[in-house]
Amino acid sequence: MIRPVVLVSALFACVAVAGDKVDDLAAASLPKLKEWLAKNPQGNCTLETAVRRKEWGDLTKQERKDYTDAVLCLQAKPALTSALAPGAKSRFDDYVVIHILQTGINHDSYWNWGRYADDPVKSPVLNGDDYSLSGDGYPVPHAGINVPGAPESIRVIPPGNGGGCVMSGPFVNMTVNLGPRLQFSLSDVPPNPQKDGLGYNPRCLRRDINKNAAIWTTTNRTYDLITQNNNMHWFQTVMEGQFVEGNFGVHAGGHFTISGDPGGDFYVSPSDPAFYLHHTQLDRIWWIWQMQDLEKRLLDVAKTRTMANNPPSANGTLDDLSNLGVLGGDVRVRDLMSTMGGMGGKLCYIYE
Ligand SMILES: *[C@@H]1O[C@H](CO)[C@@H](O)[C@H](O)[C@H]1NC(C)=O
Ligand SMILES: *[C@@H]1O[C@H](CO)[C@@H](O)[C@H](O)[C@H]1NC(C)=O
Ligand SMILES: *[C@@H]1O[C@H](CO)[C@@H](O)[C@H](O)[C@H]1NC(C)=O
Ligand SMILES: *[C@@H]1O[C@H](CO)[C@@H](O)[C@H](O)[C@H]1NC(C)=O
Ligand SMILES: [Cu+2]
Repeated sequence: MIRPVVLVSALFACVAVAGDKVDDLAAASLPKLKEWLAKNPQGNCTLETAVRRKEWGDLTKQERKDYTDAVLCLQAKPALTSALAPGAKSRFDDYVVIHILQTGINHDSYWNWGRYADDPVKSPVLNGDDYSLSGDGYPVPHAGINVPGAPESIRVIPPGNGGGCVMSGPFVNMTVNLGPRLQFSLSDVPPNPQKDGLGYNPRCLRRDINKNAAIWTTTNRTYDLITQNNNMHWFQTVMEGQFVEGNFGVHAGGHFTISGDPGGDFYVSPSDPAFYLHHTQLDRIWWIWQMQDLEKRLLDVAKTRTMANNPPSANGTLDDLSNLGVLGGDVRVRDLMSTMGGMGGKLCYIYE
């Protein structure tokens, strides 16, 4: 993935011509990042050595297949977290367990929602071909998504055309082992033997790819999110969604676009391989936002340690520890802020 500088600059030029206006923001910030790096060198991590994370549709078919093969490989390896979660049967499930217990993680390709928001089921990410992450589920009549606390007139997002097991693609035979725990979109998912969702509950991967939800992830909304919120508190608030005020946000919007089981489950959604591409795009949007004003934003954290401050907790700080369990142990939040040299140099990547 390490590329010579000449090729890198040529690619920046291409992105600026071919991309949407959020891609343009990303490309335009790279000179600012270069300047910042000149003043704040990050050891061996430079623009030239950094891994470039690409949009799914910009990968070659072989690269897409390599990615899904790697996910299938994780699904074939034994779990390390079975003692914590009897339902964890594979290395892939370890990620789900850590999420249920704690937090999300990132992989190295992303899904630019805005490119496909008109009709996500036709996107290379979710069209169901051999080079996608599998597509929609069999049609199964079901109700829409009931968004908690949202104003009456928009509370229910009408369902898409799926709802059953995915019909094709690399994950057609995948078994979901963990969950459910808190399911927003389907009412007929068999319950987990444990209340915390960590018990063993094998079933197929279901989706309801939903363009009525994808309206929350258009390029315009993403652009406004990045350009109209100048501190972390507001950036995070608008990104996560303010359901009560009728903003579902790009975060929930992307989850609702995948929907189904476990995609429609707040805790267990990482058991759908598409989750990682969604969250990597969130990481990208945060990265683009940071680069608009690196001095102020690189280390800007906000909000409380617990979600929605429930139970009540102190404000998060850069010195808090994030527990990544078997995936990486305790990591200081400060070490997760920069994609350039974070975690003692282990994080070194940029986005297109
Ligand atoms: C799914 O399982 C069927 C039946 O065993 C098999 O023919 C097919 O190749 C499998 N597909 C994938 C993508 O693994
Ligand atoms: C996005 O915003 C631009 C500029 O404000 C506007 O011209 C365009 O119509 C918007 N696109 C959509 C799909 O709403
Ligand atoms: C937490 O942050 C908020 C918003 O910045 C601030 O109003 C509040 O006083 C802080 N709470 C504590 C306990 O520091
Ligand atoms: C930089 O050094 C760190 C620490 O030795 C290493 O983990 C990382 O892989 C190196 N990164 C690059 C881009 O060479
Ligand atoms: Cu999420």
